[in-house]
Amino acid sequence: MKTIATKPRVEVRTKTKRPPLHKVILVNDDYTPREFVVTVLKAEFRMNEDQAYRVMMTAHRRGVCVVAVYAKDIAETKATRGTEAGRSKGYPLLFTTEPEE
Ligand code: TYC
Repeated sequence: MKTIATKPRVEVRTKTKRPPLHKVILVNDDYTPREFVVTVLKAEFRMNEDQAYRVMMTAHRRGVCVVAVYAKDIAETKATRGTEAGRSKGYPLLFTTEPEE
């Protein structure tokens, strides 16, 4: 009887995880005018009037609304720019970010 030698083969798998996306979240407040929120959403997040109005009203009714998801640095830049647009007019408009699950 012949003995067949088998070499163990080890498969190497390289796992390249994509960096997690981050949500930009619009937070409601009692002072920023609705139309101004819509203007910022259109300018910073490339939304049309209809999309921007819906997002603004969702935040208005529920307290927060996810605006969009981006890579971390882009999400943070857009949130900062949106918040600063409000601040420049004296409004407490706030955009935050959080990683997607
Ligand atoms: N609640 C504001 C108002 O009634 C409008 C508003 C909506 C402000 C959404 C912020 O994220 C916001 N004027």
